[in-house]
Amino acid sequence: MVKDTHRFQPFTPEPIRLIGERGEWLGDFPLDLDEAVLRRMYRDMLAARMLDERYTILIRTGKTSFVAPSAGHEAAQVAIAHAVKRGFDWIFPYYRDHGLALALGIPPRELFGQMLATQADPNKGRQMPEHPGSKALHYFTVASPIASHVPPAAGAAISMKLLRTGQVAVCTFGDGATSEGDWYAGINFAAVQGAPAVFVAENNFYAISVDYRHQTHSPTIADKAHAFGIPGYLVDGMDVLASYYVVKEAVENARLGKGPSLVELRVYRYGPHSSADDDSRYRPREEVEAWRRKDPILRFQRFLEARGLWTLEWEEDLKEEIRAELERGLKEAEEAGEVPPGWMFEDVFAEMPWHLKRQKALLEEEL
Ligand SMILES: Cc1ncc(C[n+]2csc(CCOP(=O)(O)OP(=O)(O)O)c2C)c(N)n1
Repeated sequence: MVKDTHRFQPFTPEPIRLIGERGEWLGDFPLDLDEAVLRRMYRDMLAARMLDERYTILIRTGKTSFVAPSAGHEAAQVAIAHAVKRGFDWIFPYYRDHGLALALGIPPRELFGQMLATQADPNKGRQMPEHPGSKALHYFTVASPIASHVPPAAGAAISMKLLRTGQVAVCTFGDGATSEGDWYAGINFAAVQGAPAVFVAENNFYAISVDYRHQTHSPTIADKAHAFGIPGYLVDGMDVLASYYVVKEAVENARLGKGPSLVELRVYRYGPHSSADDDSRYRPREEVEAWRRKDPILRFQRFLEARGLWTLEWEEDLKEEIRAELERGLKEAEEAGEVPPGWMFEDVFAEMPWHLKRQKALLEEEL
């Protein structure tokens, strides 16, 4: 494939971009993705947006208690899902990654089951909403503390290297996570060990209300890779193809034994930090509107349309299909029924110790 001869430059002053604002191809190499893959990427981005909207309705109807909207992150998240070997490589995601989870193949039934804490949740309802995991798809269960999943990603990657499994660990996080000690410790150790890991920042410029310039004096997150002695790529994360090709190259380099990379995908979150946040208190509306004009779905739509791969009719059909899929998943999740409270005692020890058995019995009596 043509792309095999292409190498992206780390540490560029401007973000790497392959699709222009009007949907034109800017790459200096020929596009080598077939139509089916391009269309699938678009479908995955639409599905991510629609899942996000559906989660918001779950909040408004009081069915769940927390959601961290991902609208604006679709290109970045769908690109990551397409750049890895699904169900083979491991993903160490963060809470805003539901577009990634869906595109990777986690069934809507499980995602909704997790949001509603029903028996359709493989994590047995023991996490906050928006914290899914999937053993089958190698999706490490989301952790609430920011950056606490970076050392486990490094550890998994080191074990992949020692066991020569050929797998890669991809770890995602926001810009705020880069202020945590765990972030430095994890990436540094992965770099020292030459572990097959890719660290991806979905930089949306805000850690709740703390903006980027109060978070770090470093002009980019990619620059921080200098300190670890690994390549750092700065990418326009609203551009699905730039995000895809750069993450893919980083994943393949890791697989070839070249060690970790740090990839900064610059995105924007259109919604508040979470359902508990009022972003109008710290973000001017004009700023949000300006970024809305850079909508990653719109940009890719223009790209596809210019190639004769997008029509309004196709989009309407896709939306209908995705809506039906999501509604079916939600229904199945609800029908699975609430998680029995006694489940909280399970899976902690191979054999339940006496004091947990006692607490479980007391709880059952109480109920
Ligand atoms: C160790 C830790 N400190 C503080 C928090 C509270 N908290 C939750 S999300 C968040 C901001 C994270 O921002 P960022 O990493 O940029 O990701 P984003 O939410 O913007 O996508 C904070 C401070 C936390 N979860 N864990």
